[in-house]
Amino acid sequence: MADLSSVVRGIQSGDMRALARACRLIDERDPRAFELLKQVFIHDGHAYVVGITGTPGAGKSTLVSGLIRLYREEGKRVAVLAIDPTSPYSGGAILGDRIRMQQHFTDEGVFIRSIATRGHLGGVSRSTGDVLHVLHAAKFDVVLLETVGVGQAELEVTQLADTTVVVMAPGLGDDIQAIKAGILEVADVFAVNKADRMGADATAQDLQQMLSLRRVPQGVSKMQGHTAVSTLTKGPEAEAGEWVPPILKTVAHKQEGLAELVASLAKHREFLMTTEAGRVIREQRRAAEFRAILYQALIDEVDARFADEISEKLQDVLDAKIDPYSGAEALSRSAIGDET
Ligand SMILES: Nc1nc2c(ncn2[C@@H]2O[C@H](COP(=O)(O)OP(=O)(O)OP(=O)(O)O)[C@@H](O)[C@H]2O)c(=O)[nH]1
Ligand SMILES: [Mg+2]
Repeated sequence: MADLSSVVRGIQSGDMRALARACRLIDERDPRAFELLKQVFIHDGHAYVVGITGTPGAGKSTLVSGLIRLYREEGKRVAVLAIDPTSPYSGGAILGDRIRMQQHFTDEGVFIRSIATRGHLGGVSRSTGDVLHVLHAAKFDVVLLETVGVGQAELEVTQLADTTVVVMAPGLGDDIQAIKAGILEVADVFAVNKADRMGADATAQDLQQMLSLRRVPQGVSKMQGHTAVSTLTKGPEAEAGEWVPPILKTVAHKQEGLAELVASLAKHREFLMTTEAGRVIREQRRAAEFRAILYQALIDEVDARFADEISEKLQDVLDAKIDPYSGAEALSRSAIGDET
């Protein structure tokens, strides 16, 4: 492959082939990816990252496609990352998305990529995080992260987004699934899609009710919960420094409600950028990311340097010569040079 600096330059000038190359290095966990990321990293990432999550079939991809169109009309450069934790090499879902997003594949201002996960949890969000930094460097204005499904991996991925949209649709049993997966907590904005179908109002109302029950502000006892709830009906504005997720109805394939969605996203972004609560959220995310990068680097380093010692110690554990705790303790002490 071409030398790293030409890939770096390519990324910085928004060259799609350089971007694809970088994504591949990251996907394959090539050691050169780490060097590349060091070189392209920028502290105040340019792109606004929006996570789109929710149950299968709710209309996420259709919504993503509609959002691409709106942002493109504003002249913004858009990247889409489709994250599919179930199938390492584009399964049916991504294939369907390709068809739905066909119109955008030929658009120079749109970059679309699916992220394979190679079956390790935590790996999904780490490599997605790395790709995001590449997209920041390429100066995309908006990145849309679509996750397929509602599991732990999806929840991790939402931590990488500035704003997370949870997409629901009537008749999918979404409410129950959402509670199970803890997806209500990660939502900054709700889109009740397929609003052209029966039951959309009921879904929106159920959602509103569930949120009201959950969102009892700190310092207010459960007995006083109803007073807190009544303040929430005032609308989606931040109350006392807290963001209250708005619930919007959309008909994705007809572009209905999408302009309102874009407006809500902009509002949430403003909340993140201008309030103390938003500053804290952003800082926590950066801290979590640093730890994730650090721990991964430590694991890689230890695996590379102590491969022999690890297999020796492993054999001792298998032979019941040593318990796994003592074995791990001895190894980690010697790895950091502390032999006491
Ligand atoms: N009636 C109606 N159908 C819709 C709407 N939005 C999407 N659909 C249809 O719903 C189906 C699923 O849409 P997708 O966009 O693939 O849903 P998804 O959430 O991305 O699905 P997965 O990626 O498989 O989880 C498609 O047949 C869409 O055409 C809507 O607002 N109303
Ligand atoms: Mg989809």
